This record gives sequence, structure tokens and C-alpha cells, in this order.
Amino acid sequence: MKIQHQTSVTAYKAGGFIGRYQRLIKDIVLPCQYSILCDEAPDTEKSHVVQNFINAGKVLRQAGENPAAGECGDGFYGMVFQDSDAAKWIEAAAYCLSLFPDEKLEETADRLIDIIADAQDTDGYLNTYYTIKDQDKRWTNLLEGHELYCSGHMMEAACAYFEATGKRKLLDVMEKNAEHIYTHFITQGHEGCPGHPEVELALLKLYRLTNNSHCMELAQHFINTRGEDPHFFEKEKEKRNWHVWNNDPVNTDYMQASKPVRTQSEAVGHAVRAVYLYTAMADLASSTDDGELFDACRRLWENITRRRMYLTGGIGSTVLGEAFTVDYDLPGDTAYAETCASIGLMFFASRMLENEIDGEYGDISEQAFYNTILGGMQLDGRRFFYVNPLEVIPGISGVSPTHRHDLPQRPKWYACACCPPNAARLIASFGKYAYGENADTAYCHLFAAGEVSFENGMKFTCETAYPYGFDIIYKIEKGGKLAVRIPGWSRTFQITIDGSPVSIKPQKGYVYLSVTDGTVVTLTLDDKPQFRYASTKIPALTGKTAVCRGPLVYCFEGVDNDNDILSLSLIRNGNLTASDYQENLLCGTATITADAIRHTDAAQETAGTKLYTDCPPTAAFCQAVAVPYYTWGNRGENQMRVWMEEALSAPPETFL
Ligand code: FUB
Ligand code: ZN
Repeated sequence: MKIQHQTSVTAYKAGGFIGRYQRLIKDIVLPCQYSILCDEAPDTEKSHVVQNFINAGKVLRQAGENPAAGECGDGFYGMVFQDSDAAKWIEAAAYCLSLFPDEKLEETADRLIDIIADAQDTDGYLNTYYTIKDQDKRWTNLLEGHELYCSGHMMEAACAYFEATGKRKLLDVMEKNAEHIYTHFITQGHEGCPGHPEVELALLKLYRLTNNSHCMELAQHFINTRGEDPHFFEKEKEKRNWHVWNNDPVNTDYMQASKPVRTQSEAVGHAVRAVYLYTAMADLASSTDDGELFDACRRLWENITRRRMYLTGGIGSTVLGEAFTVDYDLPGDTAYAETCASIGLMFFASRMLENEIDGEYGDISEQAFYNTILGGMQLDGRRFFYVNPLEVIPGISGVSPTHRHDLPQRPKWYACACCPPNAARLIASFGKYAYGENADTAYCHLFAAGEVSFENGMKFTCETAYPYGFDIIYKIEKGGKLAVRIPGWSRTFQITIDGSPVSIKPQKGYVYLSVTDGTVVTLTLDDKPQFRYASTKIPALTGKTAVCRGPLVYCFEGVDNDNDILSLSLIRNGNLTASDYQENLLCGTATITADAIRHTDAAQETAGTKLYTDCPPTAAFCQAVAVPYYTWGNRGENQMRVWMEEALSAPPETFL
């Protein structure tokens, strides 16, 4: 039975902290990214995305010739999945259009959709890499080829654009594309599932919107056949004489294809692939009431969130294969923690909520969103992190062979640009994750200011300065049953209805209230900064502590701490003091000041040339200043650390 749906909130008009971010996406991020997709941004990594679609259209109209002309010009440029950048951009534009109608943006998106539609072959096939480079290679390399991945992203864009504008053009293109895929894999019976899951979750969206049963059948087919024949990708490789990166088809963990999905229990392989797959599995489990599939999702969810996730909601701890490793292997300085992987984790959480209402899904969504996902974008919306380490030391990070992937500054764009437009579409669609509903209940999973209307008739305005204010006020316009998540991090909470405190015990992380028109519900959460400790099973983190406030993980940067955070230790049970909200700091934030010890090399010579000495360092009491992790790297190149050494408290006279 479907418990609730994220997609049925009819309207969400943003405000507050999230609203400001969504405006930034519309006003800055989308125009900047579009100019990059059109190769019009100066001093920026080349994209060629739009030109690839134009060139593919030309190829199709010049049937019989082979106009592929090298790496650019009339040819194809970029990654085999370059098309997906355009898809994510359109999807983000669609969400922005439903929040902030804008003719110019809609015209730009319409134009891009026309170009994309022109690049579709008459049989429904749509992919610029193969159309331009070699049409005979279609569907011969599911391991690396990304045709289904690109289709999936374009299907998601089509659904979002239709929902936002009522325009069917891209939806029709992608339904036709789905029929093409159906013919290939179902009617003609070609074997295989995508090396990179994504199309499964997209087909389920497309099915929900169009009611086209082929979409549901295909999604089920791809989910159910994955891992049935673990040698499929080896056999596929033997049949072809070309490759993209020459990926190893034997390493089936990489694409979660070592065993059938219902028997999987550990999150393995490429982290984005994993969470996109688990999202589809959870979606299918709720849509078809498949308890066995849900049990697998639950095991995978627990494996990720209890043993393989960073405090910041980052997942995938190694650069090698952009992948999960093993339980408790979560080093901060060499972390991978791709932005897309945390976005996928939010997708997974949202589909788990469709199976069962449990506050932990919102808790993890917030952890991923307010830390890794927001941190993935510079505060001005013009630069992006792909990799999100928890510690950065300029000179080592981005330089040492073991740390080359952990950059101390956000680049404008990437040759592999999956993350920037993914962040745009996620932030712009925050309302879908914040609110959900079923026939008689409006669910508030995350806290987002704005006006919200539900298909079940309920309507309210939410006012909050969250994550910097800890009162969340719901002004009910049309009443019903209201379910509000109480975050796991909040040690205390209080609820008032029309100003009178009420005592309600949360059930699995939610309080349920009956509210009538005109009622005002106020939830007050714990605003105190807190220390966080990691399990002693995580070797990288023994003896360390981190600082959080609400959903925000904090970090210490050199610029706030005499340009040296390496010699700082936080004092156990020391004072943690949150500042007032500072409008002019880092686009508006609150700092946390912590009692700390600053160590200084005792022997003069070790401060200079020697690496090691038998003299202990001197220690002096000081105040260390932390800022939210999502704001790091916005003030030039800087040391940054989330997990700090902890000093057990000691009498003041021991401090020199
Ligand atoms: O393969 C497509 C995307 O590129 C993946 O999701 C990212 O991890 C990056 O490898
Ligand atoms: Zn990415």
C-alpha cells in the first residue's frame, strides 16, 4: 500500500533559507550553466552539450553520409553521457518555473527542447554520442555506454517540464524513446540492464505520469534482471570490439550486478549507481507492495547509514571507482563523497518514505542536503565541488597523489560535469522532499518556509528561519491531519497549538496533529550546538570530535583561526557558543565558538627543520571558531577540518 507520495503536493512556493537558494538557482545558476552548455562562458571547461544535440540532428537529416568530424565542430565532444547535463538543466529549469514563472527561462528551455527533439531518430532513439559517432554501436555496450542513463535523465526532465508547464513536447519525445527501449529489450528480447542505473527510477516517474504500462514493465525488467546473470557484462564485452574506458566487466560489484537485487545487503561499488538503483528499488517496492524488495532496500539503507556514511551525509569513500569500500572506512582527508551520491541518497530516502514513515529518512536527507549537497555549490552559485572531503590542507589536498581529487577550491565546471546541474535540480525541487501526503494527512518531512497546498485539500504557510532559527510555524489555512517530523538530533522539542503547549509523543519520529482552519502550530527545536562523536570502529576518528547545530555540521577554517587549525584541539565538554545570525558573513550564517587548546612546538628546532622531537608541545587555552561545513572554501584557499582532535579537560594550570 502506498503510504504517501512526494509528488502529489500541488504547490510549494518557497521562502526563507531554501527560498533564497532556489532564487539563486533561477537567477544565477541556471543562466551560468546554460551559457556553459552553449560554450559561451569564458575561461570555463568546454561542454559542447547543446552543440552535440545540434550536430546529432544534422547527422539524422544527412542520412547515408557519415558527417562525424572529429572531436568538435560537426562532431561529438565530451563524455559518453554528455547529454545528461542538458537533461538535468531542463529538469532544474522546470522546478524553477513552477516556483518562479519566467517567460525568458521558459523560452530558453523550449528552444533547447526543440533542439533535443530534432536529435531524436525516427525510431525513437535519442543519444548524441552514438548518433554522431557511430550508429552501429547502439546498445552494444550497456556496461559503459550510458544510453539508458541519458534516456533516464531526459525522461525525468520531460516529466518535470510537463508538470511545470503543461507542455508535452519533451514528454512525447521521451515516451517514444521509452517505446524504442521497450522494443529493443522486451519485444526483441535483447539481454541486459544498464551499467549505470538511472533509467529505472525515471521509467517509474514516466509511468506514474503517462500510465504507459510499458514504462512500468521496463523498470521492473531492468531491476529484476540485474545480477541474475553476473557474467552478462563479460559476455557483452566479448561480443564487441570497442570500449569507452575499458571498464572491467568482471567487477560486477561496481555496478551492483553481482547478485539479484532482492538478495543484496551491502552497498557496494560506484556510489551514485548504487543509490540511483536503490531509489528505483524502493519506488518499485512501494508501487507494487513488494515486501521482499523493501526488505532488501532496508538492509542496504542500514548498511549505508550505519556503517558507510560520513557525518556530512557524504557516501562513497574512495576515489577508486568513485565507490563504497567497506564498513567503517571513512577517512576525511581522502574522502570522495561525490555531490551526486548525496543527492542520490536523498532520492533513496524519499522513496523509502513511500514505504514507511520514519523520521530517520528525513534525518539522513537533512544530513546530506545541508552539508554535502549545499557544500557542493559555492555560495554565489558559480562554482561547484564534485568531491567533498571533510579535511583540506592546501599544499597536500589537490596535490599529493593520494589527495589529488580533494580540491581546496570549487572549479567552475568539469569535463565530467554530473554534479553541478544535479545540485541545481535537487535544490530547486526541495519542496518535493520537504512535503508529502496521502488521502488525509499532510507530511512535513523537512522544514522549508513557504506556502504549501496538497491534493488532499490541506493548505498552510510555513514560517521559519531554519536551519538558523529553530521555531517552525505552520499557519493552517485548510485543516486536516498534520504529521511533523521531530529530528533525531533535537534533544528537546516543544509544540504549541494556538499558543498553548501540547504534549505529544512522537511515533517513529513524527508527531500527528489534527488541525482545523486558522490553527497555528509552532514546533520549537533544540537550538544548542552539540559535540558529535564517531563510533570507535571508524579508525580515522578515534579521539576526535565534531560540532553540529541543528542539521548543520560545522567545520574549522584557517581564516577564522590564525591560519592554523592543525594545532587546535577542542576541549571535552567545553563551552560551545553559537553567535547571532550574521547577515553579512558567508551570505548569512551563525558561527560557533568552542573552548580549545592551541599547541605550539616546544623546541625551537622542531618549529624550523626537525620533524620529530622528544619535547612535548606547549599548550594554551584559546577560542576556536567554526562555520557551517556548507560554507567552507568561500574565502580563498584555506585549511578546513570537520573532525577535530579532542583534549580531555584538564586543570587550567597545566596550560602554559
Ligand atoms: O557516469 C555518469 C556520472 O559521472 C556518474 O553518476 C558520476 O559518478 C560520474 O562518474
Ligand atoms: Zn556527480
